[in-house]
Amino acid sequence: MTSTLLDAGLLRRSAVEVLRRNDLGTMTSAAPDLYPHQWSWDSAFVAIGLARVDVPRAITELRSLLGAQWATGMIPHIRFSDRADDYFPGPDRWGTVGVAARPAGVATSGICQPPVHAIALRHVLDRGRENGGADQVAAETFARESLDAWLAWHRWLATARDPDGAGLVEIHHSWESGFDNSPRWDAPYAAVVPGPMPPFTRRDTRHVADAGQRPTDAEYARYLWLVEQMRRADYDTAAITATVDFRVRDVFFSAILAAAAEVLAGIAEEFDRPADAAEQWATAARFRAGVAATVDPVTGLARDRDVRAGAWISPLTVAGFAPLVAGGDPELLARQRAILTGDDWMGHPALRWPLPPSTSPVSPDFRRRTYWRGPVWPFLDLLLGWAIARDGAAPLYAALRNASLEQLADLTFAEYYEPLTGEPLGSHAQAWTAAAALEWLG
Ligand code: 2M8
Repeated sequence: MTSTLLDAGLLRRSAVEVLRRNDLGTMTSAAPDLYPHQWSWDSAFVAIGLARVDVPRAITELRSLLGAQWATGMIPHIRFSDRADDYFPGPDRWGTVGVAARPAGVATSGICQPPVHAIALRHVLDRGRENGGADQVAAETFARESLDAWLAWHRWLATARDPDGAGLVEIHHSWESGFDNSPRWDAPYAAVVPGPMPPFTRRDTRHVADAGQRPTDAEYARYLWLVEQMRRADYDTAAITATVDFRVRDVFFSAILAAAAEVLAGIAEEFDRPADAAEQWATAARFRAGVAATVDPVTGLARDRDVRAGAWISPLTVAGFAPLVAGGDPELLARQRAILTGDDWMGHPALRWPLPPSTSPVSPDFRRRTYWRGPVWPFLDLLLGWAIARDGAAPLYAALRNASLEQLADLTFAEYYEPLTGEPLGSHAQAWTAAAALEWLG
């Protein structure tokens, strides 16, 4: 394998330029054409990257997202910008305008995404303190002022989406997982039969070179059917739970909640909120245990749970490494690191770079060019690297960092990469890919 000579200065300047071009003023579009709005978990990674170069702008990013938070505590997965655009489904199709919990005058979707935000807040706070002066004051003021909002977000997830306290978050759409068309969702989607709904025209396939890199039309019809069902339930969690055709306990989402709750507990403690810190530690412990309980003793990978079918979901996807994100039992983490670096994953001999593909190349579900069915996603490697460093596995962190920087040196900042050739796929100039480059550079 040849190694690219890294020009760190060029990579940094190019990444900053991508974020500048995606900057809509007070929020960053996830990508210039394909995703012209603020996506929830994308913007958390964007804030992590921005904090490396502009702490006040990173704060603005998170503040904008909180401006879209519902009265329930939910942070919606899209805050729509008011620019004319070519994205579908837009605010009209979501139909959240009449929902009382939605903030007045702020157009949003009606579902959520994984709660990486407290981790982003931690990064903003740390960068602000490193810089000192006005950055430190701004970051600390923001953390203090926004703490209740982040707590409300975690509380809503821990109650509305885990009412029986199993330590696993229930999702009602694969868009909530962020892994839209992953093989993780094939079994639950096989049971979803779209009913009558208004007609629609896809727009996403216009913005990629090859429609084969995107979900299929059959998948999209199911995505829109679930939106229709949730709209009919007025986006009320209890009503949705009673009627929606897709109910899954998402292990990776749950792992992120565990990690983020631990981080938020630390921040709450720093700001003299011991009761809130204790609550978040308890949330972290509950979801960490929930994640660990899903591990398949044979494969060593964590599994999602199809609630309607009462069955485990166990294709070989990167979500199986949820315990590495959640943290916890050192033996479990050591076993997971061994699997991750083994031949089925980072150590697979055909990979262009030793980075985990979204589906293992040895899986029958592996599709090397198709979105969440095989390609490597740079932001996800950053998240894994962060968690791995947190748990003290410095050599693995360094391996992920080196390979990621080599991958990103092509300066396309692609949404995802073909794992065997390294070809950039999906959208280019994707904001969270640029942010990942800035964070890896440090
Ligand atoms: C993708 O999802 C959106 C729907 O939310 C889409 O395909 O239109 C996913 O990769 C998701 O994880 C990501 O947050 C979003 C924006 O980058 O794009």
